[in-house]
Amino acid sequence: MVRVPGGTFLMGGDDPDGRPEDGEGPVREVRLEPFLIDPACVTNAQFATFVKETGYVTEAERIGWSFVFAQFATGGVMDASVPGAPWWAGVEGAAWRSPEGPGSSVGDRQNHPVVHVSWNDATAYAAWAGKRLPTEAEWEMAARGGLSRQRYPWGDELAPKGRQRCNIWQGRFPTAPSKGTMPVKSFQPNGYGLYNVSGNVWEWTADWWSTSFAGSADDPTGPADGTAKVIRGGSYLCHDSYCNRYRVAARTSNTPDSSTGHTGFRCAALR
Ligand SMILES: [Cu+2]
Repeated sequence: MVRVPGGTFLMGGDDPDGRPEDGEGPVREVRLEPFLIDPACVTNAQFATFVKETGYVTEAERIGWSFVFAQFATGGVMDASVPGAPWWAGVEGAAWRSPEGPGSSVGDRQNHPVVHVSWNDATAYAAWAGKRLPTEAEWEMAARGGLSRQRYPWGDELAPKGRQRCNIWQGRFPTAPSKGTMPVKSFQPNGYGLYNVSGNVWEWTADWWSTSFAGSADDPTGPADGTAKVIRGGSYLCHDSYCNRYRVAARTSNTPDSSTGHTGFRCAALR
């Protein structure tokens, strides 16, 4: 794990590209104690060790299906759609070991992030590993890598000197072919040594979702309860034309029992 020194940082953003309903702003000063965080998301290989040792069964496996980017589905497509996001398909048999549905496997993706894990699954893994999920504030401070008020974890430019820095959608969405996830240590890490905080997969945080920030500015832990958990970082499906949430201030949420083919997690520790 890498150590993030703590101290104060400016959390949130006021980017005009942000959507008001996402609650990225206002920019506010937040103070954190030092903490440890995984440099990369939990991989399929790591999750397999957890499952082997504990016999854990994920929520997608228990429910029998999960959401897959429709272009990837290998079969088992159900009559379940996401309003406004027709590129998602509910797929029977989709789960962490079979991310595209029946017959798919992670055999050649051992170092890719585990996906189709719910917040509850991620929390169970973290407890097994003697860790926990990062708070949203920890996630953002770590993701910023020591930079202040920059648009991305590496600075303000999406592709400095024309070089791609993160795994987001390339080409026209959603028709261009996508490669999906990449290894968890793709691209250069940020200033704190974290890989792929922007793009690749969304990452679960510990906090309940809210768009107002009334609580303490010291080690904030979000609202006491809620219905959805904050996810951060964006994914391989993000594209400026419809979802620019690979910006480091960007945020959205999902319910704690939901799983998709573009959401994973990394762990934190200490306080
Ligand atoms: Cu996005």
